Amino acid sequence: MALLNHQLFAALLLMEFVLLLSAAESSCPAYAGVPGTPGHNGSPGRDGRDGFPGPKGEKGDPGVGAQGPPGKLGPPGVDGPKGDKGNPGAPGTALQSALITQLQSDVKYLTDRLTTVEKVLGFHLFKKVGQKYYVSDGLVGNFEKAQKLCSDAGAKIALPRSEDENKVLISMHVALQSIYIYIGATDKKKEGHFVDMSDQPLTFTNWKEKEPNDHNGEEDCTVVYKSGVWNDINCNSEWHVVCEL
Ligand code: MFB
Ligand code: CA
Ligand code: CA
Repeated sequence: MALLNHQLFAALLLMEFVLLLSAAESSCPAYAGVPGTPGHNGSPGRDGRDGFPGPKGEKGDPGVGAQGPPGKLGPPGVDGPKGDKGNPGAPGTALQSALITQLQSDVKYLTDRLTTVEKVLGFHLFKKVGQKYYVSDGLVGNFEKAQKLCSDAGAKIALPRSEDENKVLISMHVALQSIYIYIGATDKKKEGHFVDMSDQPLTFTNWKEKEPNDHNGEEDCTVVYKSGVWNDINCNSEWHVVCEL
């Protein structure tokens, strides 16, 4: 029983001490206790921000043996002197020569056609018939002016050489709203003998009945009427101009 009393007394004392301690915390300055033993190192902190760039370092020594990258391409050099003529090539076979000749002919044909097409595109109105183009800007003039308009464009004044070409020329009347169109046939040099602009006899004609009649003795040029028939007229009269390429 005495032991129990002692234990009870010790517990009361401890409680009293605790109470006194908490009260003391609130009313009088606490005195630092004896420092405890240092704790373990904490986990490493986050990386810090990059520092300011340091001062420029001193110039390094020239590299030894290390070749730098190739430099930029320099300006083109001046053309050298023309070389000596090469030796003639070995003779081609007959087939190769024939192929080369054919190719040269094809190139010339295509070049000529391209030149023609480029001239055709210089006019407002054009119609193709066979390998021929009839072209016009709808201008009107006497025969001399008609001839100059066409030759200045690298063309010739129109002249139908067949029924088909004559029909296509007639269709130009519709677009031109014309009555007569000059064609390249005249008997200026020999009355009654109509020739083309190269003084060659006509291989195709479509004269209207009782034409050519050299009316009043002053008709040496030719026009095609909108119906397609031809008539000789005075070269100073003014009619629509159509050229051919
Ligand atoms: C004639 C014709 C001539 C002129 C004249 C007005 O025909 O041949 O060229 O057009 O008419 C009748
Ligand atoms: Ca005549
Ligand atoms: Ca006439």
